[in-house]
Amino acid sequence: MARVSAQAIRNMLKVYFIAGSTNVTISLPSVLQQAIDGGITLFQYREKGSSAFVGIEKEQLGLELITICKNNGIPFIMNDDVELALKLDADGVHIGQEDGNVEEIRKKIGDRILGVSAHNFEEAKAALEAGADYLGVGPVFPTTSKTDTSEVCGPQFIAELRELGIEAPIVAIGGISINNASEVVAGKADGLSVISAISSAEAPAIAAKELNKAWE
Ligand code: 3NM
Repeated sequence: MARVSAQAIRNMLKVYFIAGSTNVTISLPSVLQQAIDGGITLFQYREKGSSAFVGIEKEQLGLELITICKNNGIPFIMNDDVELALKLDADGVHIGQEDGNVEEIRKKIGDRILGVSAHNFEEAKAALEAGADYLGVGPVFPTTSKTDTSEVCGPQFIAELRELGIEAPIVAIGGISINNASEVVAGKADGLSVISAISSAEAPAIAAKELNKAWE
């Protein structure tokens, strides 16, 4: 296997759905299937919060979710948990700035996709030099799904990173909804990632479809 090309990753980032058991009120596998039916291009399993699954429950849900992704040809990225990513044979891993050393994780996961959250030029440059395939940049808008975020940077911040020479695939995150997705699409991001816009939608398939349409 070789590293996944930047162009293939750009295509995967377009409508990037993130969720864990605490983000949904009905079963997550059902929400994921609906989101896939609506046209998401990638799924990240992110199990966070005080009532989040750990241990065998997390592993079993992860297995159910990756199976749905594999059956539908959708890449599955595991948030933070490198061991579980390897055990489930995930397509990749996404980590934040405090979640470990990028170089070490690259060594552990081989050619699997590696995403790193970055909030400024220095973090972006360092992550790419250490082996990241793509960057998650945000919050581009205010969000209630994550409490320990950096300051809101606005969608234009991605254009600023481009001007500073960051050419790698970038997915925007934070507070993105059907109402503001066009602002992200008009900028220099390759994709938009959402939790609540899909996980809290009455009809996840329609939400995913609308987000996808923003790219047309
Ligand atoms: N990371 P929603 S914001 C997981 O800024 C996450 O790095 C962020 O959820 C960052 O789409 C965020 O519901 C939450 O706003 C995104």
